Amino acid sequence: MAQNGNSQRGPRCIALVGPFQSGKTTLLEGILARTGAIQRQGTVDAGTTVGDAGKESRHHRMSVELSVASTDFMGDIYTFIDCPGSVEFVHDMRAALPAVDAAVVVCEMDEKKVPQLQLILRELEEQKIPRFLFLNKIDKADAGVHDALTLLQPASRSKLLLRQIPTFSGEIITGFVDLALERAFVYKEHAASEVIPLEGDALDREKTARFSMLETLADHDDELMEQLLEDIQPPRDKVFDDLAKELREGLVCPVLMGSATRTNGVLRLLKALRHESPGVAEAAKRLGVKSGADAIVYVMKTLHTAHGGKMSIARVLSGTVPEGAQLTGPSGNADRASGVFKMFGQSSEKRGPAQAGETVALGKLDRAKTGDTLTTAKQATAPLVAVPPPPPVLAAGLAAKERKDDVKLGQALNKLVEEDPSLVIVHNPETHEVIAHGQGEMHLRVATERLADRFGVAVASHPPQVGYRETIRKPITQRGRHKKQSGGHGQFGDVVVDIKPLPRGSGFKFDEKITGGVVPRNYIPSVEEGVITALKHGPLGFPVVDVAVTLIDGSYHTVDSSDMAFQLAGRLAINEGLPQCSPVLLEPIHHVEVVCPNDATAKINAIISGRRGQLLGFDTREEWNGWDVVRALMPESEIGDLIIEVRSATAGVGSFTFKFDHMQELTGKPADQIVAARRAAE
Ligand SMILES: Nc1nc2c(ncn2[C@@H]2O[C@H](COP(=O)(O)OP(=O)(O)OP(=O)(O)O)[C@@H](O)[C@H]2O)c(=O)[nH]1
Ligand SMILES: [Mg+2]
Repeated sequence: MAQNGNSQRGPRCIALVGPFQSGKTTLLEGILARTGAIQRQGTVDAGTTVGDAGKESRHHRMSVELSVASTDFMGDIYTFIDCPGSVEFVHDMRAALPAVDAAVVVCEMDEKKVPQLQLILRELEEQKIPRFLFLNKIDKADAGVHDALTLLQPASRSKLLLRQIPTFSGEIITGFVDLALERAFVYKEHAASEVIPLEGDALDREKTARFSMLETLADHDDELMEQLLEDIQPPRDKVFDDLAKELREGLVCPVLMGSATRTNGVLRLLKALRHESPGVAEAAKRLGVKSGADAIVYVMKTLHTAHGGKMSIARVLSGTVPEGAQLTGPSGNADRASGVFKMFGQSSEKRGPAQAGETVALGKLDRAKTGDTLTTAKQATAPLVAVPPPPPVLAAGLAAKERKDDVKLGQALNKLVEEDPSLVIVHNPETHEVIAHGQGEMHLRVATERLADRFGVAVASHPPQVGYRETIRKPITQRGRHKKQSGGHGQFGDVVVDIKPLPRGSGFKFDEKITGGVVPRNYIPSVEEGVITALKHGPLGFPVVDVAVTLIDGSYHTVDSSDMAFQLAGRLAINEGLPQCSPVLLEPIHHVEVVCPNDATAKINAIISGRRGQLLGFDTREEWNGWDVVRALMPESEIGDLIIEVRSATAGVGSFTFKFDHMQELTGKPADQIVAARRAAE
């Protein structure tokens, strides 16, 4: 793998990932400028970047979805996937990663962002994606940058390997030494760095740093180890080969540095990608793609664009996708692609067939979903990977501002979910609410903005209703008598029921002990129906549970009795009886598991206790060094916005899952407030 710089190595697909706001989109901009794909480098702050060209990203000055841009570097097509850094949009990154060749993890010298970095590196480690670290914002760094590895190493399971060291003029970083090339460079703003002689203090520091880089490589190369022990300088090509091999095998994570805003270090990064990152053959091997005559394609992301309709961003892992290809999805159905497009941020441009290794957008594949494996073969191919979305942590009720948009809202939500499976839409049949479950405040806010911007549906959101119930504490025997004499035909139904509390979780039971036909058999189901209807809305305003109702007596009229009359009698008995049974409110309690770095465990415990939670204990999180799992029982009403506090206590990385556990009585002032609010709402 010579460093001659002209080797044709085929198309690449590289993910730009990293903690929130570390400079990924700016780096993409720098790459596009440096490779001549754009004339002028835009900025995130001015809203002029290719990566954040979407309306919502521009508005919030952060990436809220992945974006894709292809460019040409030294005769090869490079497609970059600029992933959002916010944990709320992490699924875009996770679903795209399986098909990339390598990832550039853009990070900063910021202690507070180390936990986020750990989370991202872990994802890459688990998916076995070769990765570089790009230490960005070096224009702001100081001499402390020497400690970068000490600060960042705990976030990585594989050894960080410093590939470059900074050079200074006074306190300011003015350039770097590439330890593999053994060359010194001085940064030029928005231009390629210039080679300068490596001498003096820089040469001394280079020697030490290079030796420690070689030592790290030698951990996995005995021959190199011997050379180092015998003080033999290893040939440069051997060092590059080792770098490439150990990167590919995930043994090391090389660290490069630069400044995305000034386009410093960007060319070196591109060259490192060119020479060291593997190509599509390696990605295909990692995913177990069996190459044959047919093309195999992985869908990294689904988009519904305003102009082009549905687009499936896909990497061709083997074979060729011709224009108008018939692509068979997992269900065995084939859809015809309306075209093969080159993506460049928000714009797409029709192009010719796509070869193995290329990352393109395929138009109008109606059934294709993010994460699908598609093939040009007649028969479906087994999915290469499954990337389930993270469980939702925050919910909001959504309603169209105008009634006439109700149907449109439903259709638009389907499209949003297709784009982003980490958004889950549930219809609550009891409250008739449409509930969006998502990954956080910003995630849900962006969803409502998209509904308005892209689909023209204005929506209002509200906190979803808590699933309160009520029950009774005392039994009663109650008569319900419905009698109406108006003109000709009258109405008559008369029942006596026993109403009794049942143990928690029993639900509802109906029985009858009618003898002598005082209530004719055929009317008994109507009585039950009336009872069920009445129980949907108890005296406190909520559905009634854990009660047994037994029909014990009644009377009828040969002419005036009817199903309807007995239904009404059943309802009356319940409506009149329940208020005398000491009704009590029940609130849902969930079993909650919070995961967090262990320096935040005490804070998490305090948050849970402060939200009426009952701590059940905590453990170390399995296979997560330095993390804990805290278990607790918590009322549903307190889980609503729990994620906001959990994230702020954990530098954004803590999360939780929850599962319904039981219903629990709620009395006193909190209960009175809930009942009063319910009455007011009605
Ligand atoms: N000083 C300095 N600032 C930078 C550099 N790179 C990015 N920034 C600034 O950092 C902020 C975030 O940059 P982005 O490019 O949006 O970062 P990002 O990683 O794409 O952010 P998300 O996608 O939202 O996670 C912006 O204000 C940039 O101008 C850099 O090299 N030096
Ligand atoms: Mg970004």
